[in-house]
Amino acid sequence: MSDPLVLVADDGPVRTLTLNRPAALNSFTSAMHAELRDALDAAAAAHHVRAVVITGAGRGFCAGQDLNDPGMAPGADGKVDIGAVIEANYKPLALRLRAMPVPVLAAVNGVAAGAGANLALGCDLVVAARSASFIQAFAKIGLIPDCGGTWLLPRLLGRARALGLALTGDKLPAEEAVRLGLIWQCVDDAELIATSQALAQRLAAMPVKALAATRQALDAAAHMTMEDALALEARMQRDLGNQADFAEGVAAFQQKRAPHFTDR
Ligand code: T3D
Repeated sequence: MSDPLVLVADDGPVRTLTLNRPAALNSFTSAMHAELRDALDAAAAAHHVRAVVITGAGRGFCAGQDLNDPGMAPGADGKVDIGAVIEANYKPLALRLRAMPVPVLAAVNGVAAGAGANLALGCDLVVAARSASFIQAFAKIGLIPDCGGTWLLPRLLGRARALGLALTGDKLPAEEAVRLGLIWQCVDDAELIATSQALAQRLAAMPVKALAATRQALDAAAHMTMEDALALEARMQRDLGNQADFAEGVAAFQQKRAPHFTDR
């Protein structure tokens, strides 16, 4: 039997998904897409999982689309339907990340290029090793940023820097990515696993239903007037205020004890 293309490991409430094609810098084949989709769906469905970490095996995080994948070969008409690949693989991946019921953290252990960079940026928090880098490699092969890159980059960086990275395809070192506000944190390589796992455990102990709703509210508000955003806040707080976690959070505060959150 061949090795899994996505390794799955639980540490209590934290599930770690490791992209596992190290010889090709964990670049995406259709088969790895399918395994990652299944792994995300399984994590979303498993009630004990309260945070997910995505990382890469070996020296890379993910080099985007595997440019040698047979799925990239031209059809009988001599053309490659990349739009079909996006519809079948990258769009569902980006949307799944946005819809996860628990926080998702990218632990970027090495180069994240093309769709691999945007896979990381589509996660809720990105912690990168100091030797890691982010490359919008698309322009170099005649494509535009995908896997949500056109949506994410200007929101994270502003138009000027988003276009700068996308047009040049320049490598952005992890430290610079923090300085620009593209990612949350950069740590020494030896600290990446401990730091990202500790952060994931910390999130897992929080009211994760509210954390997922926070992501949803921030994304939705980006398209709204302030009045509409205020109305959305009221609707979502009404719902969250009726959840067990809110009662538990307030009770724990009043009783001066640590809360135990269970909603999901
Ligand atoms: O269907 C569609 O195309 C639509 C979807 C598009 C989404 C995309 O992601 S498009 C962008 C695709 N990705 C790239 O263009 C990045 C290509 N890779 C690189 O530019 C470089 O490998 C890196 C800058 C990421 C890293 O450079 P370096 O020098 O650290 O490593 P390397 O020697 O280039 O790569 C190591 C091995 O991984 C090498 O294999 P080998 O020679 O040892 O057998 C290399 O061929 C392989 N590899 C790296 N990236 C890919 C790859 N193999 C297949 N596809 C890759 N994307």
